[in-house]
Amino acid sequence: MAVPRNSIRSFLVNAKSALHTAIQKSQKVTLVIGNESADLDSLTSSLLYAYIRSSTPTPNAFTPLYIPVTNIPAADVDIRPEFLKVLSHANLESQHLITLDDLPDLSSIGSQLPPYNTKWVLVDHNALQGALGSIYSGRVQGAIDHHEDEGKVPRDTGDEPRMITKAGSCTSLVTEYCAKPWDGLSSSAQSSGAAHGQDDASGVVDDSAVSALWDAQIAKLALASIVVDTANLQSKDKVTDHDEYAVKYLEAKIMAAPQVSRDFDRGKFYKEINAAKKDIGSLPLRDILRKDYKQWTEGKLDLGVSSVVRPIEFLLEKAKEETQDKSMQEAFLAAIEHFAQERNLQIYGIMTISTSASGDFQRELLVWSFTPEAKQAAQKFSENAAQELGLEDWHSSDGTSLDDVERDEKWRKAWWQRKVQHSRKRVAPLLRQAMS
Ligand SMILES: [Mn+2]
Repeated sequence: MAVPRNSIRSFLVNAKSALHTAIQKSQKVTLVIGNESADLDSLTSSLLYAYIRSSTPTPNAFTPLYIPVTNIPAADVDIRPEFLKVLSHANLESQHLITLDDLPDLSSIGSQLPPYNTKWVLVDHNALQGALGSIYSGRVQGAIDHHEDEGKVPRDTGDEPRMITKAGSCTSLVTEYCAKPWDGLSSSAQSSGAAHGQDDASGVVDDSAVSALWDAQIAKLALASIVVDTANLQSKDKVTDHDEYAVKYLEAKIMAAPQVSRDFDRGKFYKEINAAKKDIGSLPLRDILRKDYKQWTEGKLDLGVSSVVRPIEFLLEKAKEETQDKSMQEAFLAAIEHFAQERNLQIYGIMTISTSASGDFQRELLVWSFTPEAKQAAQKFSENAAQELGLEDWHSSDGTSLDDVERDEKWRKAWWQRKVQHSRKRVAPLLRQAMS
């Protein structure tokens, strides 16, 4: 049985209370969760998947309701200004999101929400990491993702997809997967509207108009991720047929709702969301580093990588603002070393992506290793990956280098990454390869 169709806002309110009840009463739950960097793509992939699947009957579903979980504590939503901007387009606010705060405390999570009562669908990743992974990875029964397949999701996922393939945005893959059932929902609303014979004078709510508005709201959420991830379909290295298809599909849903289509322009929409994403100037450096952060363990080594949408020089200035009594470089290095220590990392990387004065994408990469074993891995990475990533020695505009490659224990190096098509999706696997 399907969950009755509703707006994404009412859907989330119901899903959150259903999750709390299920935990209290030890009932079964199906959770749809994005990756732990919790970027826009992870957010909208989980919302779209959970919303459409819950409204579409699936004969052997573990539960009729699919609950979308954003893989961060509620407080961390605030360091993602683009979330608030995007949510506002679907009549949502941050408190509507279901976050890690809505799951039981991590120390008692296995007992209050026992694995056998759960089924997990991963979107925008294909291996459940961290504390959740150690308890629930055996309960993962579906994935839609555009990262390298880590082989952790079972081959046979029954009624759920196992769709792991290249695309600019994971939300494009989710859109494609949900397109047919979603169209079914939209057309059944249309026919029920017609059957009631409504007109403007009847005073009855027009089902098809309401349904079109709901469709347009969720379509805008999904479209936001795809345009941000593909630079509004202009980034040739990233755009795939999946993205082209999904943008067309979602735009049609937006255009079918007069209240929304009236002042909709995709180019303007992209600029608005992208500007919100880059608006990190008011965040402290530590929040900038943890805003889009991922962590992995390979053997005895822990690796963390932050992605940042402003260049290293911006981070240097930021560090200097926050620590008046040190030089810019000292302040920056002390801050990032502290960040790595807080997380017990042996290797820490920062990747930046920004636009140069002439309008080109540019990437920088900094890798810092803190133990002899990690130093070996980092050096191996720098040799193996130099060509593929187009690594060139980095220095600031006044000629300052951040390198420290002479010491026995620690090792640190910064580069320009000239092959700008390679995001963390490629750089992290290269680092992990060098660690194992
Ligand atoms: Mn993604």
